[in-house]
Amino acid sequence: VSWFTESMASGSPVLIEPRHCLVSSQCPESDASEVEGPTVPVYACQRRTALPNWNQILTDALEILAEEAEFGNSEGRSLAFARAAPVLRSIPYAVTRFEDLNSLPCFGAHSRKIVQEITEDGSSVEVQRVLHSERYRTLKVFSGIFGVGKKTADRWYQEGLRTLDDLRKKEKKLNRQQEAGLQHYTDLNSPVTRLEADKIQHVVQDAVLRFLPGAIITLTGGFQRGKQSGHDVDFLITHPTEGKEMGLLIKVVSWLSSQGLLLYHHMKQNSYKEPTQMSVQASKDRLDHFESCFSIFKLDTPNEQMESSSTAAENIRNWKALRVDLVVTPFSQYPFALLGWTGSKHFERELRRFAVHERKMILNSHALYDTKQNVMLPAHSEEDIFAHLGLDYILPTERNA
Ligand code: DCT
Ligand code: MG
Repeated sequence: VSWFTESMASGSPVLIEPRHCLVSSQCPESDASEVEGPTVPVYACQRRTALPNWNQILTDALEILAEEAEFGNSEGRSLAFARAAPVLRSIPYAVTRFEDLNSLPCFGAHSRKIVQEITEDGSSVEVQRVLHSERYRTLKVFSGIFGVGKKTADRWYQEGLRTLDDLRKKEKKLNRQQEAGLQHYTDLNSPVTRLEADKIQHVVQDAVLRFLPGAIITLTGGFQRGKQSGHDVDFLITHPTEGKEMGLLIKVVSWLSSQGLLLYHHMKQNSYKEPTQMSVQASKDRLDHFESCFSIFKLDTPNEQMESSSTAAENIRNWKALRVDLVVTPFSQYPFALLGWTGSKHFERELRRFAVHERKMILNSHALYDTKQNVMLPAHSEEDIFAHLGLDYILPTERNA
């Protein structure tokens, strides 16, 4: 893994000749060439992916195609693009020639063609076509509403709806979550800054410690990976004495609500039962079973003036709506929850895929199970989990796959 750590340590852009990175022989789509040298591993959880991204134009293009394929329910096509993009995100140099891809894993013919078009012509006809297509644009807008998934977005599109105003005007029957999502659409689609996340952390910490001194509140998700902005703020809450966390969340949420800090929330009960045995099928269960609260916070922004979408008289306001997730975990599951909630989504997907295919283990946000020995593997830290999996430890800031 030392193939790029040195250049990243300086924190400044260093252009490295791509020929330093050779292909892992594990990758079926690549031609492991004759030259000796370090390789770019196939699984994202074997790579260190620090910020910044040197290939954003290319990764944006591949991710647009991945998303479009997902909108079209083409899972395989979507995954192919979704696996190629993070390879480019992991390398500490900009790919400027199509030939640079020869040294990289996970690039199939289609992804290669897109990179070739962009490096040679400046843009990709296919990506431009997607970006201008009415369907993609509409689904992008609709799926940007809190509470609207890809399936619902597509159904609305099929029904002839095209804009947020269509949803408002046609008095489309929305659920409570979607109503709130639509109402706060502009705020929720503008990035949450690190400063805002820190402010929210203060508020959450204050509320939690009020009811449970000694509780641990951790900012996870993209901010834990060192990102300076994100689409929401994710918190894990636990207490070193297992069991003390029970009954906490409802008190915290009631208090936040009584202070007028929640514009919307819904809660989910803890539904985790420790399995006696786990099947590979269980690893496909992406949802976790922690007690959680999914909310829209009202954050005071005293020095800023936000434009309101409502009437002129109140078009200056001093607050912003922000998405906040609160997740409560028993202490013994905390390392798994932390690993699962730190992300990135692709890093998590790859950890689970690596666990199943390379180790015959099942990993989720609650536990790690060894299907060969039929035992749960306990962990006191994220490091323990990487060690069980036989992986080098990857820092959160290096999980930006
Ligand atoms: N997660 C996951 N699988 C999903 C959704 C989420 O493993 N289908 C994990 C990984 C990241 C974490 O939960 C938080 O999710 P997001 O907030 O969606 O991701 P993020 O990386 O925090 O992105 P952002 O910075 O935009 O909030
Ligand atoms: Mg997040």
